[in-house]
Amino acid sequence: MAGFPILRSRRVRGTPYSERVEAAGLGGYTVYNHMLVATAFRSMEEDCAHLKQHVQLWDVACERQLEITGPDARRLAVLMSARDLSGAEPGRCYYTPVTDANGGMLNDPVALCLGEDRFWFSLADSDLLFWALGLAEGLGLNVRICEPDVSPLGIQGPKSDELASRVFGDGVRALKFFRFGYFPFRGRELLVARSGWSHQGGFEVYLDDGSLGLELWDALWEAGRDLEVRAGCPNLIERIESGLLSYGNDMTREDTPLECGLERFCGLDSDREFVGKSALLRQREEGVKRRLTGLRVDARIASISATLPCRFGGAAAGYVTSAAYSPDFGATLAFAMLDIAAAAPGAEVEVEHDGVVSEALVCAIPFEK
Ligand code: THG
Repeated sequence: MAGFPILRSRRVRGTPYSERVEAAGLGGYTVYNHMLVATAFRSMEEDCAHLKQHVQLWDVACERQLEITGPDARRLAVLMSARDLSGAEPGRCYYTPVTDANGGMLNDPVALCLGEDRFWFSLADSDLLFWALGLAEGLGLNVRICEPDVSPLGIQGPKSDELASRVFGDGVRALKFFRFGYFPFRGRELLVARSGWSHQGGFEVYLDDGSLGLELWDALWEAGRDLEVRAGCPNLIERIESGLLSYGNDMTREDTPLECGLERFCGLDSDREFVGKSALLRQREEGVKRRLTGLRVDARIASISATLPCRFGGAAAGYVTSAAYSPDFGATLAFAMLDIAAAAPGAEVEVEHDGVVSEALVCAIPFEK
């Protein structure tokens, strides 16, 4: 893989699992929430095929937790979330856009309700801690906000139930999607959720003591030998196939959840207030002028490092935000933010990439084979 080494430092943080990740055939790193995260091991294609057949351990410690505790914790969590968390129940996870006053996306975390007055926001790549601190200070809320020593480890793939149950007991099999419970490990109780950034099924262990990282990794590794467990990481191909959006790539503060197709995660129809609500209501009323769509491109596009221009009827009509060749679809799949006129499934657009122009077909997210 092309690239240059990244120097690890206090700012570019390693994780409790880095040692094992690097010993397991790491192909490359990127930085997410100021922390290292793998981009591939053997190759993106090979990793993807293995993920769909077996089970992988994902060091996703970079999904840092924004912890809010105290008497006003729920009030702040509700105010920060486009999703209505006013009735959030302990033991449940909620995927939610977080928006600014204009409805622009600031993050798209998984919120965990840990108790009546305790929440984690499992963050995508932006410094949401500062937003929470600012809101709490400005509103004089009685909360404590921190980034705790919590390092998620993903167990992803069709054999993840088998692997997780060998280490945490059969109880994990009964967990429903986006629920979590506490399961024994070496005399401790670890928070394990049925979740993860793939559609191959799996769990995330929210390890709350970094000093146990290698022990946890090793226990899962040993238990998974006959399951062909490998080190893995969020896979570009699989996540595009599955319609999972990446904050900072597919959406930024320039985009609203309505434009990104995340309306189903926005609670706009109750009296509950949250930052960005009036802007989103206005946009819903007026209709969005652009929309994130799927594209099937008639050419191979390797992973991209910047947006790629799109044209519709000869005129500029938006840009591709992510793309990868999918061996299973036999096509390059992409996400593109397109003017609403070009964003209808079935429309044909042109994509400029690698110095050429290729035809592409607009389609819905998630992709259908
Ligand atoms: N796990 C945890 N934290 C995270 C991510 C994760 N933080 C950053 C990033 N990933 C957040 N983004 C997403 C996007 C989609 C989903 C999870 C995290 C997801 N979506 C379900 C789907 O599309 O099928 C639907 C979720 C729902 O129904 O509520 O799982 O991966 N800890």
